[in-house]
Amino acid sequence: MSGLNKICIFVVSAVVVALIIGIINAFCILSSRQVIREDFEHLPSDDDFGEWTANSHVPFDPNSPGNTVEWHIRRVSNVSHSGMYSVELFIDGKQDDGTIWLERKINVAANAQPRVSVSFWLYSEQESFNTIAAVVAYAGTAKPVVEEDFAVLGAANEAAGWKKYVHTVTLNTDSSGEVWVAVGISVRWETYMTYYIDDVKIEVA
Ligand SMILES: [Ca+2]
Repeated sequence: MSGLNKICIFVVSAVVVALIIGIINAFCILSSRQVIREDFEHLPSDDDFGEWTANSHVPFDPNSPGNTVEWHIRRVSNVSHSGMYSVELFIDGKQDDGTIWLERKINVAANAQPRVSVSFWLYSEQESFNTIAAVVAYAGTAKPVVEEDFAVLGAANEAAGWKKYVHTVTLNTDSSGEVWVAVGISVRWETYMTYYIDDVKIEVA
């Protein structure tokens, strides 16, 4: 075989390999795109959020030694942005502290840089110039644990009624390909507070 033929075979082989790698990459990028929606209409029960779990980082309550401040997240049917249901987030904020949220894990491509966007609607009964609570969200490769893990998206009382909030980050996934997302509220004023969340949408691109 002449030197020229060897070079030709090498070049053609390199082009074929590059094409195959390109096709595999394109397929992986396409297959890593996903959209997950949660409208809270089809849960097993009002306290079972399916893939979602209620969690918190809350202070102890000096009025109830040994216990943390009262809080709950549960599905309710008195307010909804879609269908019949939303989730109610209640916390006793009198210690001027506490963050409560709904979290879930999603599986994405391993060792990749996905852009993760989480959007949701939050309902406040009234508008207030005081920041009573902050609307918070999280997207990361580990489960959120403390208030400081969360991004503040705005004040919960920016409007009376429903308002949409969005949080977008680009992540570096590890070999597990795990991503955690969470949405919730964080106390900013010493009072009891109740808000509602509906129509959570997670987009991975
Ligand atoms: Ca709903």
